[in-house]
Amino acid sequence: MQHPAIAYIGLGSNLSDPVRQVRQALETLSTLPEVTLLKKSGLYRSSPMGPVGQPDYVNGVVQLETRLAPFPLLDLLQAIEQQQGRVRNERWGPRTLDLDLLLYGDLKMEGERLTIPHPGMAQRAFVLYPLQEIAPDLVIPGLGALATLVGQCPKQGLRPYE
Ligand code: A4P
Ligand code: MG
Repeated sequence: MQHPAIAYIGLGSNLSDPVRQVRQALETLSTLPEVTLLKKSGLYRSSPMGPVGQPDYVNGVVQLETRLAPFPLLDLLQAIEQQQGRVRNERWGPRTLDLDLLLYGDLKMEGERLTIPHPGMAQRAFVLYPLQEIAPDLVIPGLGALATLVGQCPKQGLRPYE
């Protein structure tokens, strides 16, 4: 058993009733024996990053505590994606549910299957602004203060979901 770690997960969906998808994933995350959900951001709408012509996204982030190591945690997230009908096709294409492991304690790692912090998060409004809502004082390994990153990141069409 590992010591408990604080991890942050990014949730995104732009297919099959995205709000329902994200809420369902939050519900699942909150009932897993392996993790304790500590905080969740509000939900946001965002313009798609990637191929044009796909629907807007619903995004949010959560903070959780877990004794799972990073790879078992990723396995669990991918199982939830599968459960909610995720079909993997084009990169950055539309999806029913995307669960990204954004941060895991102060860990930095780069690998084929897992890179932490999640690549590109420092430039993504749909990650940074919801993160700021739940962890304003966060310092991101290798990237610095979240507040500074937010200050440098345009909103990119991000708005609160009503
Ligand atoms: N992988 C590596 N590191 C991680 C990590 N930290 N967390 C690997 C999760 N997965 C990680 O992911 C591809 C592979 O990344 C996985 O097999 C995993 O082992 P994927 O979910 O199958 O494919 P993807 O999501 O299309 O690719 P990618 O590059 O992960 O895309 P992103 O970065 O997840 O971006 N626009 C808006 N507005 N909102 C969004 O949420 N999301 C994306 C996807 C594109 N555009 C968006 C949004
Ligand atoms: Mg992904």
